[in-house]
Amino acid sequence: MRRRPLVVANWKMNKLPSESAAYIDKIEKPVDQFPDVIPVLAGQDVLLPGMLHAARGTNISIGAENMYWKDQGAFTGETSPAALADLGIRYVILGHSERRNYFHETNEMVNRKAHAALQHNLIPIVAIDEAIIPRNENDRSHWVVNQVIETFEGMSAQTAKTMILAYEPTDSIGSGQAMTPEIAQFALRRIRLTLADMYNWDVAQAVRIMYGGSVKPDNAYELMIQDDIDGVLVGNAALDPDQFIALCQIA
Ligand code: G2H
Repeated sequence: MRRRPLVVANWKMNKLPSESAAYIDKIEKPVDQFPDVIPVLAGQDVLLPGMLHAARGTNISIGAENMYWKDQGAFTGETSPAALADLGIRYVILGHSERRNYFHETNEMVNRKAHAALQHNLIPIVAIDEAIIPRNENDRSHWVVNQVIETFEGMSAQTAKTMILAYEPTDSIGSGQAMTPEIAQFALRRIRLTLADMYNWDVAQAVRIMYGGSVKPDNAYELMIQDDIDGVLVGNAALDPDQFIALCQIA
């Protein structure tokens, strides 16, 4: 089944406000040639107003890289989902492995954030990573399946269909070495089968699942032709607007 593919740039803690408008200016016309692809740029909070301004009137969507689950209150330094929605943000990456590893985010926190995002019509892109040191294939599988189950805790089938997942094997993140397309497909299939077990096949077919981890134009085609890979979440390569355009073309 063909789901509309996404190309999501995760700029992480890169780019300056003064650089983001030039990037958007460079990609807006070229990505227009690929109306079947959903191009999303995710940046640090401080970049978001400028990114939204630069992307106005284009088909580029803007995403945040994180948020808190409360709408307001005494939570110094956190970002409210209500504020992101009010700004006009459409997507939010949740539970990226860097959030899990450096800032100790748990599946339960990611689940709370996903519920909060959905309440504000923000589309969550939940990153599913892998155990840092899985002892064997069963451990690895259990780790991923458990993350999927705990991510969707308390979500109806209808709501679940709007979720987007991004499978990112820890070893491939920022290493320059993407997982092989066959193994990535196997992992994504396992995630889809988990959704079928939790809900039904209709939900499993509707949820878009991306692959992330050292994606670049050189390896993207082989990844994106896999049955269960509905797009790519891209860090390093997407810092370069030309590579982002190339990835949209491939998708
Ligand atoms: C994985 C990915 C984007 P990179 O974190 O989420 O980054 O493409 O640099 O591996």
